[in-house]
Amino acid sequence: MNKQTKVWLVLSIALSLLALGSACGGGTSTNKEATSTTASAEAPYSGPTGTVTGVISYNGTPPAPKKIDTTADPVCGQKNPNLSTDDTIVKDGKLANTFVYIKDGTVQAGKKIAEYSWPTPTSEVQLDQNGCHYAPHVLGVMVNQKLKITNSDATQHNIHPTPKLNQEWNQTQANGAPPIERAFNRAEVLIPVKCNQHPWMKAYIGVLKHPLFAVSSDTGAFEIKGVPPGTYTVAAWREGGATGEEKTMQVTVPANGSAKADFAFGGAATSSTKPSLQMMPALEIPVRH
Ligand SMILES: [Cu+2]
Repeated sequence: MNKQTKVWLVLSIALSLLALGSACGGGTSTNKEATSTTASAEAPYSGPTGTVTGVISYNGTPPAPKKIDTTADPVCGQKNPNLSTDDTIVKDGKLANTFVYIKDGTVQAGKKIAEYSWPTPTSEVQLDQNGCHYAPHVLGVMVNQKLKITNSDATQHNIHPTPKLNQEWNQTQANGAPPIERAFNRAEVLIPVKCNQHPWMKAYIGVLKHPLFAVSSDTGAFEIKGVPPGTYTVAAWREGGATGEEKTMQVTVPANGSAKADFAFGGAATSSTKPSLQMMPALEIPVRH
């Protein structure tokens, strides 16, 4: 058998197997189950890892924080008299609370990052309500990882995540009530959280199948650790509008090394108030340093 014949033989066998597979697959729901079974059977990544680091900048003048009227609940005003909006925290041109994560990509070994499985951490992630304010404001958890919600206030809160892919719930947590423990069973970036008692309270939870995410600090800096060497789309998400604003960038992470992913927000929003609409596409291009 010559080389060409061999190739054709392998191809036709592969094609018949594919046809057989789809014939047995049946309806859409069955296919979904098959996919998830395959995914969970994947082995975890083992080998050297690298990091993705960067700084999130904010171009232009950020909106000034607004003082929140807490007269509806005097307890909030007593504990936190200077409570103000926290949707855009900018210090020296650097933006906090940006959720940065590996969105897609291929590990050096050739497999997609989504084809690896990652163990659910046994540690829990805490979301505290303190001074009628969520802390942290933006956080990440892995699928099925425990989220521990605590109430440090002398008043009642009602935690109400409004996901699109996970199940929506809301639960009252009275003053002194024990922590609420919950988990999200589907990846979703990001889930808005509100409080039914205090309309100004907002938090955002990123849920991912892998631990390759980070939130920018007050200096705008972030670091994603434990990234298998490979080429990835890194996404930076920040709140705003109906679904937030996301920017992406391609990076290559070396084994035992670091890739840089600096992002910039702001700027474009300010310029959109200018009359020249033709300027907008150019201004939309992410700034790279
Ligand atoms: Cu509340």
